[in-house]
Formats: sequence, structure tokens, C-alpha cells
Amino acid sequence: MTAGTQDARRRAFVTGITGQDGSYLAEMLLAKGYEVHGLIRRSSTFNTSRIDHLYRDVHDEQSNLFLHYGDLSDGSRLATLLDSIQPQEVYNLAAQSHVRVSFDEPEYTGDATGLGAIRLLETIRMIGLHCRYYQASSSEMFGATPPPQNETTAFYPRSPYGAAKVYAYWVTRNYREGYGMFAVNGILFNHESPRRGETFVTRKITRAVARIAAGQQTELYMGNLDAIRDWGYAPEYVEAMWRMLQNDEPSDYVVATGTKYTVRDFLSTSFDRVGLDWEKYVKFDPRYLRPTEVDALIGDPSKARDVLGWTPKVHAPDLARLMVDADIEALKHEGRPWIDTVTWA
Ligand code: NAP
Ligand code: F7E
Repeated sequence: MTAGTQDARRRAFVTGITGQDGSYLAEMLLAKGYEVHGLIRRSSTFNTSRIDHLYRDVHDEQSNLFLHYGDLSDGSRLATLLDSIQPQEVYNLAAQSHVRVSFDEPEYTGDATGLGAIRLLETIRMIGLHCRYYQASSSEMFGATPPPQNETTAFYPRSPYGAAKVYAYWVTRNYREGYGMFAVNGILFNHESPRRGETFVTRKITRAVARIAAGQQTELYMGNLDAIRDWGYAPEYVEAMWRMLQNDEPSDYVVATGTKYTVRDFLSTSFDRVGLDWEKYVKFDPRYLRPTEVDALIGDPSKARDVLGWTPKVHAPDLARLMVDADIEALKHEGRPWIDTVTWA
């Protein structure tokens, strides 16, 4: 079958499919029988390691994952793709998603993370595509507003990334209210996994723990250890995204565990897993501080529980342990692709 030709399968278009969430979402949608179309950026080196295990040759009749070159900065390409694929569901997960990096690349972050959303929304409106749209909004939008944070909490972003996400949040709501689009914001708190990018704090820690335990590293340089986060498990969070698009009414939802954990707690639990004392290895480096920090994010996921029936099962201590175990496993496969296994309901 040619990519996108019509059959009974539901079609989803996923931007950011090569990222942590995109890979789990694609895996889950394929397990549910969807035809999945992913947007990937042209890169001089392969950037598909998180989804290679899902990919089958396009000449294979059973293939139901299709990858398309494109970029959120390229509106005409988005129009061509969406018009030819005609997906029923669009998940906008692509972003320059690193908060610290957004201070170094504020303009680019605004373009990809903020304007990228309106390029997609306006494309959908212009070509008259009847689809449901998911926007990857973030707890970073709450920034300096104290916890607990829910759907009615005021935004006070503390980074170019947070500000760009606020823009994307509001245009998503605007297209829902102005044009009657089924467009929703998932306001997701930090969620992690063995597939988390290596420069986010959890993965930086668990990867270092595995390497220190194996004698391949002797110290770990970190920034602010006092930050409080509400860390959940990414495969559970992509399930919440999907549920938002299956609900009768479009609405916005906080997705979180409702529990607090500091960076220091995460360090302690991770080093404990291999029987080491974190204080002997961790050193301070101011380069990992941000010009403005988000001190505390703790979500209240009551609405997602009550309306979507979504509840988190994995909390920060178990998450730290499973990520350390996965990084120990990954070290054994260094140089070869390694992917954690997830069982989808
Ligand atoms: P991630 O691992 O950093 O993945 C980001 C994805 O976006 C990658 O596939 C990346 O492609 C793609 N991308 C970046 N710039 C692009 C552009 N200009 N055009 C097209 N694609 C582009 O992020 P994640 O953790 O999976 O998060 C998914 C989404 O949720 C992001 O929007 C993030 O901001 C948001 N979010 C994440 C969290 C969290 O805790 N993980 C919480 C709240 C919200 P390459 O692989 O080529 O770089
Ligand atoms: O930092 C502190 C740092 O970079 C967490 C993104 O997915 O979640 C993520 O943003 C905390 C911060 O994530 C280091 O200062 C200390 O307080 O893992 P992070 P983030 O900034 O919370 C939100 C919800 C998103 O939407 C984003 O896309 O840890 N921290 N020392 C450090 N952080 C890093 N990266 N590296 C350190 O060495």
C-alpha cells in the first residue's frame, strides 16, 4: 500500500517522532493499529535511533510507519504533507525542548517551539483538514507561580522556552475557540524514561551513575540541586495525550504525578541503587545554572483523573531506579542501538 492511501486504519501525524515522547507515542499508536506518519528533520547523521525498532521498509506491505522529511520552520512543507496524508489526529511534539539551551538560542526556540504550533494550526485551518490536534504544552509555563499547579493556575514563564510554550498554548486555545477546532493542550510536567535526552537532569544523573559504577567516570558536575520537580514516567504520559484526543470534548489537562522530589533526592536514590554515596562524586559547576530558575513544579492531575480516567503508576524513586538499571544495561550495548521494552495495553 502507498503511504497515506485510504483504508480503515486511523492515521496519525506526529511531529517530534524522533524524540523521547514521539518514540513512545508512535509505538503505542502502532500497537493500537494506527498508521503513523512522522515528521523528521534532515540531518547529516542518523537521528532515528529511538524509532529504528519500529521501522519497516516502505516496500513491506505490512509497513504502517511512514517518515517524512520536514521542519516546523517550513510551513509550506507542513501544508503539502498534511494535505496528502489527511490524518485524523495530529500530535505536535516537536520543539527545541531544552530550557537551558533556550537562553542560548532564544530566537530559534521562539520560532520552533512557539511559531511552529501556529504554522501547524493555520495549515490545518487553511486546507480544511478535519482532525484532532494535540499541543505539547508544558509545566514550564507556570514558572514562578507557586505549586500546586492546575489548569487554572496563572502562567509566569521563566525562560524563552516557557514563554514560547505559553504562546503555543494560547494559539491552540484560540483556534479551538475561534474556529471550532478540536485542539487541546496537554500541560505535561516533567516525564522521563530510559529514552530521555542525555542532557536533561534525570538522564544525566542515571547515565553518570551507570558509568561511575562501571569505573568509566569519576565525577559528575551539576547545577542547582534544590529545584523541586514532579517527575513521571513518559510511556504513561503519552497514553494521556491519546486519551485527550479520544474524549468527546476538547479541553486542556494537567498531566503530573502530584508528588515532589528534588534534584538532590533524585541523585541520592540513583546512587543508592548501585550502593554509592552521591556526595563523594557530585561537584558544582555554575554553567548548569539558568539566568532565571523555576524553583518548584508540582502538578495537580485531578482533572485528567476524573475526566480521562488517567492515573500515574510510576513515581520518582521507582523512575530513578528503572533509569539507572536501563543505563547499566545500555552500557553493555555501547555502540549498538539499545531500546527499553514497554508493554502497551
Ligand atoms: P525531545 O526528546 O527533545 O524531542 C524533541 C523532538 O522535536 C525531536 O524529535 C526533535 O527532532 C524535534 N524537533 C526539534 N526541533 C524541530 C523542528 N524545528 N522541526 C521539526 N522537529 C523538530 O522532547 P520530548 O521530551 O520528547 O518532549 C516532547 C514535547 O513535549 C516537546 O514539545 C517538549 O517541549 C514537550 N514537553 C516535554 C516534557 C518532558 O518532560 N519531556 C514536559 C512538558 C512538555 P531531532 O531528533 O531531529 O532533534
Ligand atoms: O532540569 C536542575 C535544573 O533540564 C530540571 C524539559 O523536558 O521539563 C524539562 O525542563 C532541573 C532544573 O528539565 C542540572 O536547573 C541541576 O531546575 O532536566 P531539566 P526542566 O528544565 O525542568 C519541562 C516540563 C519541559 O517542558 C522541558 O521541555 O534540574 N539541574 N543541575 C540541572 N539540569 C540540567 N539539565 N543539568 C544539570 O546539570
